[in-house]
Amino acid sequence: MKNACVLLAMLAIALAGCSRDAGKQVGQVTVGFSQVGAESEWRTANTASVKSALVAPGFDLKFSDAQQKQENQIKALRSFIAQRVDVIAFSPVVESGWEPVLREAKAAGIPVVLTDRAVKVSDASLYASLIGSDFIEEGRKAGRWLLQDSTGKPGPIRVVELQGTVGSAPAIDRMKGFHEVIDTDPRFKLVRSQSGDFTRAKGKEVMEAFLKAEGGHIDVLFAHNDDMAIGAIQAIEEAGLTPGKDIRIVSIDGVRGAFEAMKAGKLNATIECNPLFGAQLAQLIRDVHAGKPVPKRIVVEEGVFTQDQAAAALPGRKY
Ligand code: GZL
Repeated sequence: MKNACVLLAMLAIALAGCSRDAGKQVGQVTVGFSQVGAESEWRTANTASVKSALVAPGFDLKFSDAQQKQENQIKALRSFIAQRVDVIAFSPVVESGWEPVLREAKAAGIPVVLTDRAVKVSDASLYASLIGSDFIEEGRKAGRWLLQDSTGKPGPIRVVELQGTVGSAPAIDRMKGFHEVIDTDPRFKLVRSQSGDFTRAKGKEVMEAFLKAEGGHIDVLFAHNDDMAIGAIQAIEEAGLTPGKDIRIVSIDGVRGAFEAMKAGKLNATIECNPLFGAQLAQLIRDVHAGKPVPKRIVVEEGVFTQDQAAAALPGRKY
């Protein structure tokens, strides 16, 4: 009698498990994706690329927009764990504070793929792979452009910097790469550096404060993304100065708005940061789900674009 009850209980648990996966087709991979937000043209293009790859046969995508808040991402990851998704993928808004929820995912046997941004964890087994750009190299490219564009110019060359989201991998690493290059040349003086949180509105607001504090004594703006540079361009024009001439501007992403600004002579260079890795991400998720060995780091290839290339490149830009 007792064995029969045990068997019945086991059968009930098995059926309950099936019913939770009832909507799932055979072979379909259920993916929980937590996106940073919708803060920039880059992010919008990245979301479109991810959705075009994962809202497709073979995947059941559960997508969450965290509105640039870490607590929203942690809530989303916990919800994905509770729903027993097959794979979790996310772009961490900041580098730190992920160990507890990543340990919960590991304990639940759910592999995690990082997209776009990195995390700082003591145990690298907490995620399977990171697919995204080399932000330090992007910062170096911006610094190398500025060095080259400053050939023959006397010092001091007074630089202001619009940083990305505080604590985020792109902000930390782009700053590191840029200064690795320009700090070798004594002509460059960093006079102001503050976060504009990767948005146009905040970029404009902080640039207004820089202009008020430094008056006309700013020669160069380095913005960690194009959206903040575009906001700063508005502030520079409203201050009666000419962006791209009175203040040379180099930024990062390579979004359409940056090519339009370069074509108008208001932005001098943009360092490409390619958001269109949805198809690569989909294959990575398939491989992780199948238990295949995957690279710990997949770097997305990208270039550098200057004003003279903008008009010709603009029609072919995909984001
Ligand atoms: C970079 C990405 C950054 C972009 C910004 O891969 O994380 O976040 O540079 C975006 O435009 O907000």
